[in-house]
Amino acid sequence: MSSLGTKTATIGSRTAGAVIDAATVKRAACEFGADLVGIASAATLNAFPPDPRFPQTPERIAPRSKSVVVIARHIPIGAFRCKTLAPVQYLDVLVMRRMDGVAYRVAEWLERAGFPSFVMGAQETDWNLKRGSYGFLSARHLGVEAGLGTLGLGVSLITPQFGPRVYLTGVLTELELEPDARITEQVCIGESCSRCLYACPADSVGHFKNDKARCSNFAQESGLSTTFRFLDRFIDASPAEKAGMVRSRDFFGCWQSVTHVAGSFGACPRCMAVCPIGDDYNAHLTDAQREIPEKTSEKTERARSLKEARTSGDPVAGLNDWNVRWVGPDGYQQLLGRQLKAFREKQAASTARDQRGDGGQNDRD
Ligand code: B12
Ligand code: SF4
Ligand code: SF4
Repeated sequence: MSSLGTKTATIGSRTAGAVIDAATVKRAACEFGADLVGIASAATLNAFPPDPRFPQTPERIAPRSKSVVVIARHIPIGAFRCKTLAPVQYLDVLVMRRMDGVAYRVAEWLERAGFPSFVMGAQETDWNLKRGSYGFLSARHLGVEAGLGTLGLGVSLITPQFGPRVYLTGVLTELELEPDARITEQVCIGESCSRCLYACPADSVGHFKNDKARCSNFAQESGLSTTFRFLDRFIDASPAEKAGMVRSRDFFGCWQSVTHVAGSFGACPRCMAVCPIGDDYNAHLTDAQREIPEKTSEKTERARSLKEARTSGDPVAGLNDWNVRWVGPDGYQQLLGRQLKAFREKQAASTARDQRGDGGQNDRD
């Protein structure tokens, strides 16, 4: 059993002699099951809210927080290789639960070492801020500030390791930890790729922005608005119509979302599935996702005009002086090319090892 799992501490008093620095916290988070972990400073998050008019900042929740430990779980790739969306819709729920469990263990461990800590609900909404779903903190921006990736064309967090195929959350703690440096190069390839724009069934991917209302029709197929719309229609329906409605797909969707959350979020995986960043894509998605059936000439034209706007330096709201911080101020620097080269070298080395049949014992570092 792990030494972290068995360590005991008295609540309220700091563990004598224990040094809990950023490296220790990250090691613990990985042992508990994080696939990626980074640290953001609460002061920096307070100074740089995603939208300053509606600040999603730690100080609004817990002013004594010093650091946010940002934890990501990779979404296993198998479901992105399927022909239907159902497997990935269910998987999303499972990954979120697992991720929350990891974050809970990190918070508990920190607190037992004497530092008040708690997990920020990954899907919570602060009704005092904007209308509709709006997190107390923006997890994607936490990810950028903790050095885990940068925002992509449709503003998902794109990580070098897994592209956008991660869910993430944060643990707020009163322990001061060395924050990670932000990635300043753009991880997303940008306009010349536009694969997420081509694949999006809602046409909601913009120029480093996303049309939330359009997206939510697909990503929250059986979410709160769909449920309300169904209930509104049901109330006004005749008895005969009601009998048909309770046997409809819409009703079943609402039932599924209430009983096991499936379809109420994460119902559309298309922008995640087609993003070519990450070795998970190189290893398992190149064949399954090469073709994008949703691509149309109209979308190709839109991508071309985004590229033109970028190269000619037209003002782009998603890349203005405030927002560019999270997209990558140094611009795209061929990360995919570097990744592919390293991936192919690794593959070639592994094939050579298999052919020699020595399991790598003759390799030298
Ligand atoms: C509400 C919500 C949605 C809504 C709205 C999404 C959105 N763009 O905000 C809908 C239903 C559309 C949605 C869809 C999806 N979501 Co969602 N969603 C959330 C949730 C719960 C809150 C997001 C939030 O608070 N947004 C508010 C802010 C950041 O958005 P905003 O106001 O548009 O921000 C912009 C403005 O502030 C603007 N701005 C900045 N400064 C200024 C200044 C001025 C003056 C102005 C005008 C504007 C401006 O720039 C910001 C960035 O674009 C988060 C969890 C969380 N707590 O973060 C998950 C989350 C973002 N979703 C996630 C995912 C995966 C998805 C989907 C892929 C569906 C799926 N398969 O799960 C799609 C992707 C859509 C997309 N590309 O955005 C993941 C992201 C993972 C990742 N790798 O990025 C999260 C983090 C959930 C999680 N815990 O992991 N989601
Ligand atoms: S989740 Fe679906 S609808 Fe929303 S941006 Fe991604 S591809 Fe488009
Ligand atoms: S699919 Fe291409 S444009 Fe979209 S986020 Fe990924 S790298 Fe960026």
